[in-house]
Amino acid sequence: KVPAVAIPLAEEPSEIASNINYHAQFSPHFSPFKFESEQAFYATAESVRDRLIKQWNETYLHFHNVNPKQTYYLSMEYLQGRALTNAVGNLNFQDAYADALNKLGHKFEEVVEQEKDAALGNGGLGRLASCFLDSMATLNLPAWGYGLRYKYGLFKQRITREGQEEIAEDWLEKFSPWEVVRHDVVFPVRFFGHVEVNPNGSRKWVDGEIVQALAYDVPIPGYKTKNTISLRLWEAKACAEDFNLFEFNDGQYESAAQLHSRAQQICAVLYPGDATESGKLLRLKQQFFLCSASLQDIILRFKERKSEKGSWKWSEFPSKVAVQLNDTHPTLAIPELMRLLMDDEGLGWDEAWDVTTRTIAYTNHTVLPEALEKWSQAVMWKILPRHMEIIEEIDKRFIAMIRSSQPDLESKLSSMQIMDNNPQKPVVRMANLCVVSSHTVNGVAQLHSDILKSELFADYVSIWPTKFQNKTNGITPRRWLRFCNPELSKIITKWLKTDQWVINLDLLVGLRQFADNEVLQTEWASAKMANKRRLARYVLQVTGVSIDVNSLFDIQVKRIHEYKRQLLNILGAIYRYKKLKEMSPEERKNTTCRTIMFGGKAFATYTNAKRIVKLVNDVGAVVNNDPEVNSYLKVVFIPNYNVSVAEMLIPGSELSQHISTAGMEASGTSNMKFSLNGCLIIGTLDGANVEIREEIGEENFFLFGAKADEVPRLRKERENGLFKPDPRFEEAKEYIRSGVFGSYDYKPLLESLEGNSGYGRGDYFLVGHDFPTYMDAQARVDEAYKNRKKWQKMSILSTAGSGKFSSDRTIAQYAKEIWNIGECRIP
Ligand code: 26R
Repeated sequence: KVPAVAIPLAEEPSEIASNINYHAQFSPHFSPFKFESEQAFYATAESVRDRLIKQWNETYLHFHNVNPKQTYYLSMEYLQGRALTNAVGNLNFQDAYADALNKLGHKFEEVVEQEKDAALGNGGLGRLASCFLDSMATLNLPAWGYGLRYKYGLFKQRITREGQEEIAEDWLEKFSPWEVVRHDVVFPVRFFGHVEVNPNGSRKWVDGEIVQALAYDVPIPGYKTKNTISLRLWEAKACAEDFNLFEFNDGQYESAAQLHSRAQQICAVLYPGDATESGKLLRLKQQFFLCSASLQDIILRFKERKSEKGSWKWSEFPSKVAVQLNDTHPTLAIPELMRLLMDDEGLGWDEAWDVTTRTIAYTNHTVLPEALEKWSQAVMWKILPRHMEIIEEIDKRFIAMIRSSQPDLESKLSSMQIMDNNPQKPVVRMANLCVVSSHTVNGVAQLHSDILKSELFADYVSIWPTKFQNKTNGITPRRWLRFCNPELSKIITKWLKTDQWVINLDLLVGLRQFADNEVLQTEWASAKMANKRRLARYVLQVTGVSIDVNSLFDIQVKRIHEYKRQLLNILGAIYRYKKLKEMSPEERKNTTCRTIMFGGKAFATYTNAKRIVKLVNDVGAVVNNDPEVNSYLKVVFIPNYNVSVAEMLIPGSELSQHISTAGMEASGTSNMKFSLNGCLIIGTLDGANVEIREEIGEENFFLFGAKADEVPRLRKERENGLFKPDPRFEEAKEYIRSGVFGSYDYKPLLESLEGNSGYGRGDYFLVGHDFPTYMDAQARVDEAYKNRKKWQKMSILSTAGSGKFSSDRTIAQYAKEIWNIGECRIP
């Protein structure tokens, strides 16, 4: 047990200032006598960390003593962003730290800018995991996150004449003040090797290579509660014995350190490209590394807590442990738990299967076929031979179960089974393994969950009708309103006469009654203006483009993907530009001035996505430098979109675009962030847009486009040459072809919108079909913006209707309906 030493923590600004000073001097990371913003950041973070560590240890001890059922969230991605503002805010020490830094000659807002984003994730799925941790801590739930400590997170994006360039992002370059290495928490993880059969028939995985998993913990403080939970990130290490001193002394330096460098590769980068065979192998190794280390840790903790209380049985494991798989990436937790239970703990198949299936639940985050993981059976046999035996056995038993209990499903078996034994390319279907082995499967928005039940997993529904659930995503109101938008927060608290909305977001409905109030509308507009000015300064700084704060700030920020249809947006912008050019100066004066902003990263090997980035930048270069119209329209690409850019951008935006082809965006979560910050949405009936529109009212949502159930028919019609393009659509494409935006070869991009040959994909994402209704919706936006009072009202109603989208609500539902865990608050 940890001896609880009572060390008093600084409370007053002057004490805090001397504590920061103390860290600057006695936890030095820089030369002495230098105390600029950067030094101030590290010293401040360390001072905050002292505070966190105290309640963090108390939380661990409390969970340990109470021994409640605990959830473990397994995710290959966490998009944490910065931690300082959030930590200080959750501790309710904003003013004290701001004062303390003032005394030291620094500004809090400048100091927080020194922190690098922790970007251990790609996009929505990773950011969701981080919002979930925040809610778990705030709701005082016994829950932890597990992930990997990638050395290089998501790449840094630079925009050049060529388009997007990727640069490694060394977030640990100096160090992270938030992580604590646990030198006593180390587990061996095996790869390769073979299966040994013992005389008694039991099996054991032996030989191969062993890598050590070392734990780094990051504290996750809850809001205004002492509960502080852990995000445990594993790092891969070789042991000293793996270093071949003999070879080294013989001058063979590289081969002497071979095992060390192989171990280091595992956590070197987030999702390395898997176009090559070795890239695939590495990603599979990463996934297994996370699963094996986490489960060994979970099992050890279960045993420790149980044995302190006397005798126990393995059948009690699922009443103490819930494991949630964040998409299929940690699927290997299933065969690994089976293996640990059978081969190490001596359970029989049936008992191990019962424990495993009562422990594990799976969340699906996408229906895109290319994102459904399928691993080559050959690769898996090589790296994880024992797990492949187990997966085969699960598959065999699943097939036998179907044949005996649901013979009518026989014809569906080949697509339902886990192993795809197609001799050309035998693979393991990870999603099928998850569905078969989890007690609960959930989608992330109502529409998405419905699609899972009616399409992707339809055949399983008749076997397990109650296995499938919906858990509509959410976002943390702390980071995404309270801390990123203090101006608006102050107004909300004033009108609601309470700040309880920060932990009970449903209270925002209380704003509805004031939506017509002119005083509120004026205050609301001035907060928006302050945020727009801040955003405009940022845009000028990073792009050199000066934008008009009185223009409509129209934003689309998200990963660049054809299904998200940034192409629809830019084609709309191009058409708008062309019309502006054709207008007389008098006519132009009647138009709504717009600043259309884009941001987002394209996956390094996704060529069409990179072409879209290039097109947006080329259009911007022409439009922004066209003196005839550039006071009416600007097109800006904001480079290197990430969590902290989002925190500045979202509060300053007025219209945001969530315009994916219906049925393709599982949920979307930035849509929730924008509407929470009073930004109106132009969007399709896709993902969580459907529910947002329901909550805020259809009159406050600019809807357009095909519905999900119409999409298959529209694609067919298109294929059969029955599609008649709108002339405006043809005009916009022709404008690009004519060379107005430069001579770059846009043919592949434009052809993706046409027929079915060459680059032609028959406009799979229905940009052409939705273009006219999109333009009509944009015209409604232009009109609405002319009536500022009405716009402010719609904006207030957006915020007022966003209560449902708190991740506190989402997590409370997971806790109750999937995990069966309850609050465990430190007294
Ligand atoms: C395996 C590999 C190809 C891979 C595929 C997909 C790696 C990562 C992904 C990320 C996907 C699963 C993702 O981020 N999905 C997003 O999840 C969000 C949170 O639920 C949703 O809001 C969003 O709609 C969805 O695209």
